[in-house]
Amino acid sequence: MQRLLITGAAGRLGRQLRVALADQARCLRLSDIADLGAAAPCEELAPCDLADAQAVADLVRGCDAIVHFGGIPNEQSFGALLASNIQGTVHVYEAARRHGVRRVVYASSNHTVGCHPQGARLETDCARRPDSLYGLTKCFGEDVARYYFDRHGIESACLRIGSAVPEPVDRRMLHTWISPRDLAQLVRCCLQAPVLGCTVVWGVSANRQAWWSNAQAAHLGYVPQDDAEAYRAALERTEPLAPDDPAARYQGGAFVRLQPLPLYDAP
Ligand code: NAI
Ligand code: 15L
Repeated sequence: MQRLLITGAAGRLGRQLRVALADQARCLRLSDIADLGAAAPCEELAPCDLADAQAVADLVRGCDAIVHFGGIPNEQSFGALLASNIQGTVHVYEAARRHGVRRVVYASSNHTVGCHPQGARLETDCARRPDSLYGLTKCFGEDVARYYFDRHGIESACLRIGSAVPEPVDRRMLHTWISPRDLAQLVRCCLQAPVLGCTVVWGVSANRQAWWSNAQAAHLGYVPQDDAEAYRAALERTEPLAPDDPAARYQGGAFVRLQPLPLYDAP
């Protein structure tokens, strides 16, 4: 690959991918609205607000593939999510279409299915049950990916990322954790798969107690190396949640405990 674009490159996961994907293209084009630091050799810094359609079109021109991790990663007002996550993702795919980019790796989220009960075993084609406006924007993003594949032939991997942190820090993460090296491997598999189609894949490590099965995404060749089980003893020394706490009952955890926000404030 000549040029790979990473959006959200100044974020927690974007900073990891900036390092982990350095060998995937001759040049990484790194974009964010936040400060990106200094460019290393073979990096181009391209600050951009994803909500600005023209700026995103300029950003995408000349790229061979896109790792789209930019956006708001938690619950916020619908107006904020609309700009960064919904318009932002539409702008990325529309720019990909205009400039002939053939593949996108999209950071979706487990919050697309957060209203499933904990313990339910989910395949990638399970019903989506978003737990928040944030989760709803990620469902929309997955549908944008599907639409641009079916109508324009742009391949996508929608990564339903669980909890991407260096180490699991609560009991829920025994099920949802993905380690930094497994996330890096997963994104690399999505970039390198000979045929990607439009694939939904769980972004999760090889957790013994995972709620999610990647059997339907086996063609990616993703073989996670880490297992949250190694942290079980330490996590079980932490105070358990009350059994009737929504955060203990639903896969989305604390997102399901939040008071639901309105989609918009009626005038
Ligand atoms: P982060 O907040 O650290 O990084 C996201 C980046 O997107 C930030 O640097 C932010 O400045 C940028 N951004 C936000 N709005 C923008 C806009 N309008 N224009 C340009 N850039 C904008 O979040 P994190 O944790 O690195 O997440 C990255 C992606 O992965 C997000 O899309 C998030 O929803 C998704 N994800 C993350 C999970 C995790 O455990 N960290 C789990 C599931 C999904
Ligand atoms: C997400 O989608 C969020 O971006 C991240 O901050 C975590 O809350 C993660 O899911 C999770 O569910 O642990």
